[in-house]
Amino acid sequence: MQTITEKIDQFEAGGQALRDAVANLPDDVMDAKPGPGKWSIRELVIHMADTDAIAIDRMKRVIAEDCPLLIWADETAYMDHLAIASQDVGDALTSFEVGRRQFARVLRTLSSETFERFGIHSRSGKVTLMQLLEMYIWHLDHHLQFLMDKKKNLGY
Ligand code: NI
Repeated sequence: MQTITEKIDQFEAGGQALRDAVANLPDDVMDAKPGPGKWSIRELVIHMADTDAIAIDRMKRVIAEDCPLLIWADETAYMDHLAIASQDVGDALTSFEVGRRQFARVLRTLSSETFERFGIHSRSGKVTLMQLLEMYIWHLDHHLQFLMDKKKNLGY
C-alpha cells in the first residue's frame, strides 16, 4: 500500500505526466475526436486544468474549514459553456502542473490526522481529504488512459 508521502508524490508527478502525454502532438491531432470518449485531446487537457482548480479548492476547504460544503460541478456544462476552443493548452498544462506542485508543498506539511478531516459533497456526502487526494490521482489516470487510446487511434 502507498504511504501518504508516495500519494502526494504521485499527485505532483501528474503535472509532468500530462505534459509528457501531449508533447509534440500537432494541432490537428489535438483537435481530432477519434474516440474513445467524445472529447478531443485539447478538450481533455482543459478539463484536467478546470477540474484540478476545483479539486485543490475542495482540499483547501477541508484542511482549513470545519465540515465545508463541497459543491458538485457539471463537467459537461463546463465543456459546453467555457469557451474551450479559446483556451490555450500550454497554459492549461502549466496551470495544472503549477497548481499540483504548489499544493503538494501544502500537503507535505500535514499530519496524518489532517488527512481524516472531511467535507460534505453536495451529491455524494462525506468525503475525507485522503479520499479527495486519491480521487484526483485517479481522475488523471482515468483520463490519461483515454488520451493514450485516442493517440493510438490517431497513429501516435
Ligand atoms: Ni473527468
